[in-house]
Amino acid sequence: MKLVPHLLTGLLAAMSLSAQATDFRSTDIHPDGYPTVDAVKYMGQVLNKLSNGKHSIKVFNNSALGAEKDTIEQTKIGAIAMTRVNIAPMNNICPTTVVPTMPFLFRSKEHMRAVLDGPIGEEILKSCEAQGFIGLAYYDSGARSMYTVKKPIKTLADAKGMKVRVQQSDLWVSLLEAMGANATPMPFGEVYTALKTGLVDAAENNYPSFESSRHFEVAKFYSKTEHSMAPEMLLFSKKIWDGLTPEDQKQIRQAAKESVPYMRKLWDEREEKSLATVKAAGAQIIDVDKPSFQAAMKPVYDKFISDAKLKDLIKRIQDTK
Ligand code: GTR
Repeated sequence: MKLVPHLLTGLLAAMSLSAQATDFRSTDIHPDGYPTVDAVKYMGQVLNKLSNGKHSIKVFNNSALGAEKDTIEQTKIGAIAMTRVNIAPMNNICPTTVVPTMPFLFRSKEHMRAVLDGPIGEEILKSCEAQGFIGLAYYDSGARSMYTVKKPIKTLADAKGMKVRVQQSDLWVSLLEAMGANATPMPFGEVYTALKTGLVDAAENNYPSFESSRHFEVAKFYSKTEHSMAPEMLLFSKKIWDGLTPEDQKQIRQAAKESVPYMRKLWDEREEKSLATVKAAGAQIIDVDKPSFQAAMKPVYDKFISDAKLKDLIKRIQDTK
């Protein structure tokens, strides 16, 4: 008779344990081996250790669960736990995310890292909570530059009238319009074909994405405009988050933070490797008249950095050493 309550307690404990143990689903549009994908896998290993095997992360990469706009939506409704996306598709959803996306804002990789690791970065992550996202961390995404199929861009005048693929963000449309180009928003997965079939004349991205997507095969002129250092974001579903224990939440935050230096190491290596790969395949890396591009960005700042809060964030970023 005494055994029964014991058995019951044990059974109940086991049930509740297994009910809470989770393999969190996370998404990425990039393939295996890309620094963002490998960093989230690493985060999963750290989380597994911190939680004594209770939690882990399963990464669905290569756009298996859709484009970034879709996975952001799935994260919001709690269909998936986490998504790794660029900050750009969050621009229309969470207004302060336009700030780190702004053209020619960061002076260097070190400046960007200092800002995002500090209170400004934290404030922007936190601001997305109201829209249903727990911002866990930023990952590097280097500097984005223009690449073209037919003729190289060397000055601002060369971009005039070009059809350029951009990310799905109003800010990005304005940014390219300010260069005199015609912006065509579309998901990343469609860009290779769009370049190949002439639907667009150009796109823009960092070296690792230019290389891993094989865009360099169709667009051989890579012009170093370095117009934005829009970072990557790790977003957790607030809907799922609110059902976790404070201990779980703490472990997830810690695992995400620990994956950042790991990611940066992979990123720095990959930037160099990608540059070497595209050059060896015949891509031309072209220097541009950067000041002419910078000077053209005033209307973008006037339009998107309109209120006092955003102006203050920009100023604090500029003042960050
Ligand atoms: C990449 C970024 C992706 C995606 C892509 C794009 O650099 O890692 O998350 O934003 O650019 O241009 O769509």
